[in-house]
Amino acid sequence: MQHLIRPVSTLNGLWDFAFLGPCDLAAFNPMAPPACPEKMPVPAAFDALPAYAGQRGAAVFRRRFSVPPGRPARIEFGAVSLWTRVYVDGLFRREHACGYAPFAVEVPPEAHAERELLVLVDNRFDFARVPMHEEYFDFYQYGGIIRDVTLHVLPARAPFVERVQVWPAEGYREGRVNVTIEFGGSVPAVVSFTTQFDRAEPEIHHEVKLQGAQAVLALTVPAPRIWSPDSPALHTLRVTVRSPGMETDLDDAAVRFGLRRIKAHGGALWLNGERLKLRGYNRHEWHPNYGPCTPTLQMIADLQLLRDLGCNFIRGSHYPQDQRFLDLCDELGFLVWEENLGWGQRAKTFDSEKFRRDHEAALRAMVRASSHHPSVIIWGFLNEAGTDEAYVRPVLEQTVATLRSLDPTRLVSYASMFALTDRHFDLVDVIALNLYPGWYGCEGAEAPLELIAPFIRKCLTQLDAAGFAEKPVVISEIGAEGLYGWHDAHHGFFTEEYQAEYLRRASEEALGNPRCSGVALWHFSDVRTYGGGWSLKRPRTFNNKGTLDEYRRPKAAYAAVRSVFSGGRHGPR
Ligand code: ADA
Repeated sequence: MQHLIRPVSTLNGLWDFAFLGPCDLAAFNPMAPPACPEKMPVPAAFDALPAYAGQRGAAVFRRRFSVPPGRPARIEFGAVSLWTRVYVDGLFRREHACGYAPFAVEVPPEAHAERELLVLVDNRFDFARVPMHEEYFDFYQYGGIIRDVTLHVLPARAPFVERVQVWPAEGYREGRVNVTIEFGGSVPAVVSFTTQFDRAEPEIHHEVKLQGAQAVLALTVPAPRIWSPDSPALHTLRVTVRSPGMETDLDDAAVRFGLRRIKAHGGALWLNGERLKLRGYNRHEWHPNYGPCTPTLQMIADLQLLRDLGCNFIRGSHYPQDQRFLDLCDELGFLVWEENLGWGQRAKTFDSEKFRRDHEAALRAMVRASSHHPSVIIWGFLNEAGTDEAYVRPVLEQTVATLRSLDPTRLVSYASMFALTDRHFDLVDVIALNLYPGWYGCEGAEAPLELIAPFIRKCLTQLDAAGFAEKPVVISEIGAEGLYGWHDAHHGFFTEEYQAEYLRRASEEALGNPRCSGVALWHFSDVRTYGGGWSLKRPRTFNNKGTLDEYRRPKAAYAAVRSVFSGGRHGPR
């Protein structure tokens, strides 16, 4: 959200820093914190820097900031990984244990302006303390304040705009939207405010009776324009809280949104009433030089490459996305599957009450942060959980119920690795399959590439036979490793040639099969993963299934996918 009246400033920049290593967190005293002899940029993953590469332990980030005396404030953290405790003026304010979900810290008013913020961060894996992060995940998890930090100065004794949500309604083509305005601070029973779409005249809402702390309105966007990948038109709604007599503006917030509708029925996906086929990639927010703190320029470069490949879709694997990236997707017209952090969890994780609580909190934070993005069409969760078993059902049910209650307009799904044996597809709007025929488990096959199309068809046929013909099916992952620069006349596993032919066949089948609503290939660019259990299947300790390598250099698969995704419109590259 953007603010004109509310003072908002960035706390990004150079902070004081100390790496404490494998210290005892219980012994940490915020009143006598360790010296911070170094400087560290925020956002940063400290272990993306050569000095701390591969190190695990606690670290302290510290800086001063100012708030006008007597005013409360709020500090919004885009993400702190893996685990954090935040202190203001030496006092504990908040603990957070999901390294990709946004959260906020309240700063109570003080008589003086100068304040101190201390962020204790820990990137050690510890199931009891941080059950959402585990070392077996197939992507490297870093430590640090990895996304933006923003300071909001709030009104002392007046309501402020906590959140504005705009939901395209039945008549969205004529600009009809349902708007929910949530107020924070001292919220009276009635609030006066204005709403203003784009450059239109503000509409006055005098002494509106609130439901809880919310005003719920049905409004019409003047001169409405529909958002679609071909024409990503955006609108803005600004809400300004007025004093009871309407003479003073107290606080404001503007939200950018798009008029569009996503539906799943008749075994297909529909965007704005037109049948939709997804052509896309899974993408990790990662670059070897920056870890998970990708510069905006790199995000734009990635989106340009995805556009050139002929994509209209990105699955944000496997965690809530950076808001800068979703803003770009809104502007450039990409469709996005955003998902909560999850990777291959089994019974041990589902048994953990702390996991269930943290997972639910991160889910809510994701929807809260992203529900205005027209690019986001699917909420995902729990990638490759043990969905061939019954024990996952309560958490799946709870997750779906939460998503539906928070957002009645988008589709929900989880990516399943059990296409033929999954037991919970009845819960989701879109069936999403992670398939690796011709890669995993094909040892000894004479012609592994020949396995791809028949296996996809078998999965689709079985789903129809199992009674899911009404639900759209997408292939949420499919891919093979190709080592950048590795060519061999035999075109064997790990060559660029094998990978290129693999992705060509997978894309052709996914786009050509009328029962399949699209594909997110695994994956856009190579990413760092772990040694340990994975290393023998992961040359370089990277997941090398990128169509581009980690520096975004295209492999042979690039031209192969591009030609399928663009229907042969592009010439060879
Ligand atoms: C899974 C997983 C991905 C990646 C992939 C692979 O489907 O969801 O994160 O690990 O397998 O490369 O094996």
